Amino acid sequence: MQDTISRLIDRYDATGRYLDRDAIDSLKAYFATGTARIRAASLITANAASLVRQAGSRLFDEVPDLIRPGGNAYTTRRYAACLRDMDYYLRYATYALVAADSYVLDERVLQGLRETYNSLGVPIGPTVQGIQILKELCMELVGERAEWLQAPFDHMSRVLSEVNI
Ligand SMILES: CCC1=C(C)/C(=C/C2=NC(=C\c3[nH]c(/C=C4\NC(=O)[C@H](C)[C@H]4CC)c(C)c3CCC(=O)O)/C(CCC(=O)O)=C2C)NC1=O
Repeated sequence: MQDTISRLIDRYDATGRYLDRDAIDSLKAYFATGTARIRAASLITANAASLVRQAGSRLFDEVPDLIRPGGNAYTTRRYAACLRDMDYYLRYATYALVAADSYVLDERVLQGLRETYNSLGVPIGPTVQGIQILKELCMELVGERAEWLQAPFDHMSRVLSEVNI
C-alpha cells in the first residue's frame, strides 16, 4: 500500500535527492485538498449502500439486456455478484481518495481483474459504465466535480478498458 507521500519519498530516496520545488508543490496540492478528500470519503461511506443500489438500477435501466436471460447479471446470484463488485469499486475508491493515490486500486482491485472478467464473460464495457455512474452519483452527493474526486473512478475505468498487449 502506498499513498501520495510515501510514493513521493520513495521516488526521491531512490535517487538520494532532497525534496525539490516539484515535490513541495505536489505536497502542497495534497494537503490543500486533504480536508475535502476526507469529507468526500466520509460522505460516500455513509451513503455507500444507497449509492450502489442507485448505480445498479441506473445501469440496468441503461443496459437492460444485462438482467435478461443470457445477460451476465441474469439470475439472483449473478445480479448480487454485480452489485457486490460495484460495492468493491466504491469502497476502494474511498481508500484511493484518502490516499490521493491509485496504488491501492492497482494492487487490490485491478490486478488480474480483466482476465477474471474475460474468463467469466463479465462484460467490461457495462462494468466501466457502472463505475462512471458511481462517479456521477458521488459528485452529486459531494457537490463537487473536482479532478481529485473523479480520479479513482477514471483510473479504474481506464485500466479495465485497456486493450491486452
Ligand atoms: C476487491 C477486488 C475484487 C473484485 C473487483 C472482484 C471481482 C469479481 N467479480 C466476479 C464475478 C462477477 N462479477 C459480475 C459483475 C457484473 N456482471 C455484469 O453483467 C455487470 C456489467 C457487472 C456488474 C457491474 C458478475 C455477474 C459476476 C459473477 C459471474 C459468474 O460467476 O458467472 C469475480 C469472480 C468470483 C466471484 O464471483 O466472486 C471476481 C473476482 N473480486 C474481488 O475480490
